[in-house]
Amino acid sequence: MSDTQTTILNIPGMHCEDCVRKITKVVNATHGIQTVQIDLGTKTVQLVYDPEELLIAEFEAKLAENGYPATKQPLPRPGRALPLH
Ligand SMILES: [Cu+2]
Repeated sequence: MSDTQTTILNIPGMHCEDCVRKITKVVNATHGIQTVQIDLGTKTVQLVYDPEELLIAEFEAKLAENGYPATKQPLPRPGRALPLH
């Protein structure tokens, strides 16, 4: 088993339960995602996925196609400086 990766995506267009359902559908149709946490309150989707099976850019493109453009949220990692921009 290969290492998994965690990514948090901000999805500003997610505003109701219906959006959550649509995003869940996209997740279910995407290969390589192991767990997903969709949070309507913070408009974020936290994904744990296998980077060998899923290119996160492809998932982002799928979301955008379905009307939910997403941006990646930088994950703070101990001992590593985060670029500020
Ligand atoms: Cu909605």
